[in-house]
Amino acid sequence: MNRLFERHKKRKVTRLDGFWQFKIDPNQVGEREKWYQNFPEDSQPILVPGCWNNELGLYHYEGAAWYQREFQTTKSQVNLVFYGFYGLIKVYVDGKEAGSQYGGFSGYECLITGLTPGKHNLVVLTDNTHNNSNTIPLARVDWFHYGGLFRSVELMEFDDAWIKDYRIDYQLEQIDESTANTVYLDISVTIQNFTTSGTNELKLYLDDQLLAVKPVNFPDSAAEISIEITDTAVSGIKLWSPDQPNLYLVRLELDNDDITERIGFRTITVRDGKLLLNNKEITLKGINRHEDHPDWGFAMPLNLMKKDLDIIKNLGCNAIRGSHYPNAPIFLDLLDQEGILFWEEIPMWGFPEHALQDPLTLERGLSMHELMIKRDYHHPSIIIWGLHNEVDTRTQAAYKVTKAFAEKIRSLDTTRPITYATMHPLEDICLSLVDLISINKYFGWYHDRIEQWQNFLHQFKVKMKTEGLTGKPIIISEFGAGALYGENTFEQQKWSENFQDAYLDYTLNLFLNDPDIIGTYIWQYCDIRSAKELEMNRPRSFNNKGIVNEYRKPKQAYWTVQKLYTGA
Ligand code: GCB
Repeated sequence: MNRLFERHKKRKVTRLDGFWQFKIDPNQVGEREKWYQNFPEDSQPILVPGCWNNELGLYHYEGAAWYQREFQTTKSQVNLVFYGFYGLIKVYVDGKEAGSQYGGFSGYECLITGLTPGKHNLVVLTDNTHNNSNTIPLARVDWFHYGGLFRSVELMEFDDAWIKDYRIDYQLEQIDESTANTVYLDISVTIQNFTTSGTNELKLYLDDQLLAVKPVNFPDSAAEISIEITDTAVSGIKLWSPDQPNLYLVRLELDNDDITERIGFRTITVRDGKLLLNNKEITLKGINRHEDHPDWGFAMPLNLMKKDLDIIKNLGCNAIRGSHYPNAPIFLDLLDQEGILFWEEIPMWGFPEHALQDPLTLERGLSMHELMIKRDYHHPSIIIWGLHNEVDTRTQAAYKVTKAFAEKIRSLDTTRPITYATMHPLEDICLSLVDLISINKYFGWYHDRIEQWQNFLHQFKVKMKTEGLTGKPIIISEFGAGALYGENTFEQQKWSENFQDAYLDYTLNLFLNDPDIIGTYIWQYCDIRSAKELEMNRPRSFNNKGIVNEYRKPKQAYWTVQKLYTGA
């Protein structure tokens, strides 16, 4: 399943999940030998969605790999949607390249036209090779480079025209959670028309109620048409909030095609050092979460996502940071339903100066932001866009990249605040570019003593005054300590559960009582596999700072955090 609601009543969609043929290509011979025309006979079956690293014998495989299967169509235009992969994807249909993309976590759509109805051969190359200069992420990160088609693949079929793209914006007449509101919808739609001329109608529904009908005139030749449906007033709307996550289905219908989006109406703003949701001050009680499990990697089943959310809600959290990449669309749907606030970011982690200077880094980063915002713009749970994580923001190179990212995001979305997580807060030269200041620090774990947190916060607030940053809310976006599940010591030794427990008790108490700090995100929810580049720094090759282990069993700190977050 990809979404938690019915996306199409009319459009024909087939899930291409299940067994595909698979072969790794460590020497990169596949393109030369044209595997896309003659798929190797010694290929093996593999399940999609899935990460190949969870297959026996492929744990550490990083590089190119090929997938193959057939699909059947009754129409001549299809859109192949790959919801998740890592790095590069190239798609071949009937022996010819149909398209490619660099990215992965925000998916890829590959449109193929002019097909003869019937059976077709589909071959996909994906490559998760990394370097330390311009791949996003770099090779050196603190999570596992799982490869493969790790989310579903869908086949969509069309007649002569389809709804290619849409964007739903709205204005609220008043912002009041306690009563029904009137909203004004502004919708823009891109329709792609392949062969016909003539006219048609675009219909707009909200929860099955027809709101507007707009004539569409197709020109004689194949073309893309933009349609605007503006200022449609709807009354009786209840706002979306963590306590009452009210959701509405917006449906667009064009002859034989249709698409449904699910939205919630709310505002999120920054004012005088505070974060306001529906004009009410909100404190983010958060946690960082990777999409990881030893048996599934990134290809987490829905049941596990639901369990994670239950555990996180039970902890007293109202916020999650999707460290460090766009999460599965279905997980975002769950967050919308459960009223959990989400920070989403691209996987740009730990870039040093030379990598920030690489022009490909900027190009890829901009495109990843665009893909992420396009895919996820309509989720009410997303309240923050994250630009990057722990890049060297003491440098001019970082300033240039951060400025370009901030401008790009603001050109696509003016409704959400932006931030990035800094690891050099005192020397950072980019903080003026964003709306929220987010700090990652590990005093008392990697360096210094835990008490250094107090000095640091004092120094940082002085810096804010001197540099004119006052008024930007502060978030502590990472803090934590490693604990090996089951390890307990009489003294508080590092790597023990009781050390982690005392660490989070001290730090959380400090932050929750500081009026300038509007949010905390504990590092981290569960223990995760780390990349092989870090295995000598990480016991078990895991990052063990989870407050539950990789199988979601609670460590001692879970209960302490629960007390502090729930105020019990
Ligand atoms: C960080 C990173 C995070 C790491 C964490 C750690 O600052 O943003 O991805 O896993 O520190 O445990 O060192």
